Formats: sequence, structure tokens, C-alpha cells
Amino acid sequence: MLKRCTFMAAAAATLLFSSATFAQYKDEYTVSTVLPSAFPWGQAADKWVELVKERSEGRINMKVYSNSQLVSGDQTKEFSAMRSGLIDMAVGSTINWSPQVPELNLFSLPFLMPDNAAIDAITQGDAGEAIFAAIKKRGVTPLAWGENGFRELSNSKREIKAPADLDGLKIRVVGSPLFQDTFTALGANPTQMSWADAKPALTTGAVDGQENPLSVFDVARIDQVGQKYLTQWHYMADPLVFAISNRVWGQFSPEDQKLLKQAAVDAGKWEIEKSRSELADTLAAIKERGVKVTDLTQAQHEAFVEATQSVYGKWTPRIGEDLVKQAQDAVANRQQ
Ligand code: X2X
Repeated sequence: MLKRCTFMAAAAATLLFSSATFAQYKDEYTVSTVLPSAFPWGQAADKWVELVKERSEGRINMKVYSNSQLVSGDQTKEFSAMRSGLIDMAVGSTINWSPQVPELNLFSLPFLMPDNAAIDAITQGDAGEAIFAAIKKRGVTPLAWGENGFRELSNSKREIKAPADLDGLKIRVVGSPLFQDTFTALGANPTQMSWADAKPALTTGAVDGQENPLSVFDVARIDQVGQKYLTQWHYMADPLVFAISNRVWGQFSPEDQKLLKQAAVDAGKWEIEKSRSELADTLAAIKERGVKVTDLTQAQHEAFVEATQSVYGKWTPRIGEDLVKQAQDAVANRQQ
């Protein structure tokens, strides 16, 4: 009898201890994205959800809410909503979170990263770690990297081969004021608006052009709204970050934190490889639909680099001198 009582007391204590340490899990965790499942970005989120469900044997359930619907279409509010716990998790773009995390503007510095190896050298090295620390400090726990891709320039008016060709063109941009500065430096007329508003604005001709990765141009059929010219200038690439609100993160047991993180790492790797390997086919499909695709010569490329130098002067102090230097060193020393 005594033995039995002791056992029951111990069992009760264990129960009490575990429920005090880890709050009851929610039936479902919200995962915010801008782009839905037809795009690599949405597929990255889907993969994360699937891996977590499988590996937790259905204990942890996540549901993707795309088109920034949890923030009424305003993608630049996603980070704040996650920080405050209105959104549990997200697979978000560095561009959209840069108003709240100034360090994320690093990736938007024009022509910082010439190729995929340069992106990887930053995200997988010390600079990437410093960026994750900056995100964590602002209330969100970053778990892994994904990729939206190199952003190319399209417009309805003319072929763009030199900064002068951009003169006066109205270009839709998103996110941080850095984009205003880049496009103003190039002589264009940038207008900030959400993705939800972008296609209608292109359709009515309220704007002449936009910049997005080839996969986005292709899947969203941007050519159908009069975007006949596309310049592959690779001026920047926005990594995606798999992340979870600090408030929610603390409620998971250490084992489940590990599970969530590993699933994000695996989903991110899968998505990055997939989207990079699909790029050539995507480009071919875009050309086939009659879009005039322009590649720049080295000299033409240099003219764009030159014209956007002022952005570094203004934005390096805001991003952090050390971080910019760390990233530039990583790019210079990258493995090809
Ligand atoms: O709005 C965009 O251009 C998009 C979909 O690429 C981002 O969310 C950064």
C-alpha cells in the first residue's frame, strides 16, 4: 500500500513537473508565407509542415496560411505579428522582415552576391550566424535558411541594358526603404507596394515594371500583364528564413525544438536545391512565351554596380559595418 502511494505521488509529481515546464501544445500552429504552394517558397513551408508531422507522429500540427493573409496582405507586418505571437511561425523573406531587423538589409545591398556560392558563403558562415542572432534578439527564433532567388528586372516599356534605360520608369518595389534608394540612384521612379497589389498595378499600367525571381515571374505569369522585357542583372537575392515566435519556441520541449529545427533545415536544403535546379527550365519557359530576356556584358554590369554605390554609403552604417565587412569577406573567399 505504502509502495503504491509513493508510486502515485511520484507519478503525479512527474505530471505536474512536465506540465509546468512545457505548456500544453496547441492543436495547430500557424505558418505564414507570402507565396502559396505553386511557388518554391510555398513548397518550402509545405515540406516543413510535412516533415514535422511525420517525425512527431502527428503530435505537432502546423498549417500554412499563404498570401500574407494573417497580416491582411501586408507582408512587411509579418515579423511584428510573429514577434507578438499573433503568428506562430513563418517562412519569410529577408526583404519583408528588414523594416524590423535592419541587419537583413544586407542581402538587398546591390550586387553584393554575384552567384549562389556567394549566398551560401554568407548564410552558412559567420555573417549568417550574426544575422540569426539579430533576428533572435528581436523576438523571433530563426531555424533555417531557404531561398526565394536572384531577383531580375522586368518592365513593359523597353529593353534595359544600362541605368539610363531605367530613366523615369515606375518600378514596383517591396520592403525596406533601401529599395527606394537603389532605384532612385538608377534614375527610376520606385513605388513601394505589397505583392497583393503588384499584379493589379502592373495590369492597369500604374507601374511599368517590377523585380522578382524567375520562378515568381513564371508561376505568377507576369508576362501576361504586359511585362515583355526581362533583364537578368542578378542585383540581389532574398533568402527565406524558417522561424518561430520566441514566445511559442519556449513552449516546446528541448526534444521537440530539435525536431522542429532539423525539419526546417531539411526542408530548406530541399527547397534550395529544387529551386536552383529548376531555374534553367523556368528561363526557357519564359523565353518561349515571347519575353525578351537580356543578359548583361561585364561592362554593362559594371555600369549598374557603379550607379548604385551610394546605397552602400547610406546603408552600411544601418546594417552594421562589421556585418557588411564579414559578408564581403565571405563572398571574396567563397568556394567556387
Ligand atoms: O513581394 C515580393 O516581391 C515577393 C513575393 O518576392 C516577396 O515577398 C519578397
